[in-house]
Amino acid sequence: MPNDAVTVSHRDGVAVITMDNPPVNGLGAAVRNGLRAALEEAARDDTVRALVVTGAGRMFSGGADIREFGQPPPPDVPWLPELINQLEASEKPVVAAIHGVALGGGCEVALGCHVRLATPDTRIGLPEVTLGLLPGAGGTQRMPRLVGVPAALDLIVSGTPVSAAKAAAIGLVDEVVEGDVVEAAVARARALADEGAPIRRTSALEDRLAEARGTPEIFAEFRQSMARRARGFEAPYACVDCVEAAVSQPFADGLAFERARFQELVTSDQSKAQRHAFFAEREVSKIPDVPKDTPAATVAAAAVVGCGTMGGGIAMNFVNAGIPVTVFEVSQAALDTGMAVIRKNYAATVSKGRLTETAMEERLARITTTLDYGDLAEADVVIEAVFEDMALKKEVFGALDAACKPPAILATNTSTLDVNEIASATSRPDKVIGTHFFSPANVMRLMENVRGDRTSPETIATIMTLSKRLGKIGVLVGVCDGFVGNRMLYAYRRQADFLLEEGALPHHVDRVLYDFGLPMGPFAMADLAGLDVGWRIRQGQAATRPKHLRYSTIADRICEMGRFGQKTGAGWYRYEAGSRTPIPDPAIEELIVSISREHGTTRRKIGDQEILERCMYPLVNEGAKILDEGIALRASDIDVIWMNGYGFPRYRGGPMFWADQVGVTTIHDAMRRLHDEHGDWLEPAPLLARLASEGTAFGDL
Ligand code: 3H9
Repeated sequence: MPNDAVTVSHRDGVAVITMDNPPVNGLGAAVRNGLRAALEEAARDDTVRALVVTGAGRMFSGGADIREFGQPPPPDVPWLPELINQLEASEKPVVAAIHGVALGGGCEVALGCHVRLATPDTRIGLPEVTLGLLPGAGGTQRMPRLVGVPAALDLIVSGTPVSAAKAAAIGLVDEVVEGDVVEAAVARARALADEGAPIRRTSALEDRLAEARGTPEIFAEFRQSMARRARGFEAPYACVDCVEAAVSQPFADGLAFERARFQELVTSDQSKAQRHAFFAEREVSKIPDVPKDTPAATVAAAAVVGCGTMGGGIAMNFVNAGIPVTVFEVSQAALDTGMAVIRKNYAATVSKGRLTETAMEERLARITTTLDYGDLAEADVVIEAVFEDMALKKEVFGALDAACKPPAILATNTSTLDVNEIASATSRPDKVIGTHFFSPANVMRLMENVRGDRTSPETIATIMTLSKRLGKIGVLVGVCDGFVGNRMLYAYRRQADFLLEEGALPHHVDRVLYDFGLPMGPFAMADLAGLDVGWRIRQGQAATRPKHLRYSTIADRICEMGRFGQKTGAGWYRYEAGSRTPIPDPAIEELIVSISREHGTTRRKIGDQEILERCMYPLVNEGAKILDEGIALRASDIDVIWMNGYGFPRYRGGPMFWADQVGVTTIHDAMRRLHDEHGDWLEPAPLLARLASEGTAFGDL
């Protein structure tokens, strides 16, 4: 037996080599050593006529051990690419028996085998690009040889795994087998040995490359087509370069090219950030006082109160996950409008070919509508998504408390209001929790799950499990104004407005933040979201607003002009009819200049770097306060919120990870300077000051 991580059994002349490295059969040092020993032994052993490679437990392999990247390579352990070359070079036929997933290096191991069999539930692919990497163990060279260049580019650059059926259709697996895949692979391996037919090595296949050689423009076109999706990312472009090298260079040279590009990426800041994102998204499910064995209730039926934009999107999430949902509204007209929007959303997906008509009808059939709270009695979870008004929410929760069965969880989709106060309207505060979805709720992956003072561990466990089931990333946060995401957003927005008063213009600020990697800057974003909601909230806060804190009136003045953003054709920008392209508007520039004049401010030239620091450092500073107050459990949770809810560029790893890269001391010093210059909102957070004085970072907490 080679070692604990790789076992070998013999079945009538076939050596079955099994990777056994829970939880995902990652191809760490022990597995690589074990595989090398197993291959050498099988080559030497005359009783072995063929080989099968497979994985123990739930899957074939989840790929290279990501935790090894950035560490010095262990001595005397083969590199994965060498090992796969050795596997492919075997004189005895090798069959891969794939089940569960074969991802990244796991898929590359399969590509090195001579035949690939997979169970129907297998997902197979090369997700390295999502880690800021490229398939670095021959994947960029073997995949196009096997499936052709267009399919290989899709797989490698999207990083999205495909089903066994799709893999078979494109030639990535040779056969999908029902039943015991290892048995089938053993039989196939034995048959290949019996036939003595020539071995089909992927690296030697040429036909599919020849097709691409006739259409060299395919690469330029592909780069162009991915430009929007890949904006700011390095890895997708490196992936395309490598596939191009597969076409233009001999296999060995292509492999060397791939290796060099992989080395560049694995040491890049982008990949470090994207690997951080990978682990951060898994860390969120670990909650110290809600251990993994906390019982979570079964959610067999759900309800949503309110069928506006958010309520409708939330209802879609449930039925997409196969959970029937009852939607409550106060009038038939509201229900009809809401259901029409849901139908329209599904129809758009159908027209893009991403959903069948039948599946759409099935999903719609799982939605029941009602005007009667009594019809929510059987729901296991109810999500309230009514207008952001405390009195209204309390009224709804009182009604839900009376109508719903005692074990039902009552959740609120509030984005700012106090979950404890909402819970006080019920007799079951332990079963009240916030579930803050992001718009559009059927698309955005983030759920900020807000625990109140009395929310029970079981309620938290149920909602965190439910988030996963809905295909979301649930991050647990505590109660405060705006929770984690919006509270930090206010800090950033505020400075963006002050920058305008001091000398900048909206399109300048937006351009700097877009270039930083955000999907859009704060002003374009405000126009998209609509300016009127914030205006109404600010009017409500006028009486309690602390007088010593600076307040920018520009947004209010724009609203007074009847400009509410894209929906009125004008806001911070103006819009041509039917277009969403923001056009800088001289009327707004005039307004901004006049407001500076009213304040007696001499407008000055403001540079890109100042804009970036003025917006981003206060955002990080607010994140530090949130951490200190225990509103977020970890700095990395804040990163997950910003990457999944606000489009913070994944290649920067989220604001707190980015802050560590910039340097906590640099940010602290800048905040002190900004506080001296501009006062009020810019006082450095105590945690930031502490980390700076200790010379530590958010990542060390
Ligand atoms: C690569 O292969 C490079 C090569 O091309 C070239 C090399 C030269 N490594 O997600 P889960 C941990 S790059 C280390 O909750 P699931 C994970 O952190 C790799 N650790 O399970 C978690 O730990 P913990 C390309 C890993 O069942 C635990 O395993 N491959 C790795 O929901 C369970 O994970 C990928 O990008 C890893 N590769 O999903 C695939 N994978 O319990 C990445 C997982 O301490 N992995 N862990 O929190 C996945 O997509 C999913 O984990 C998988 C299982 C679908 C496999």
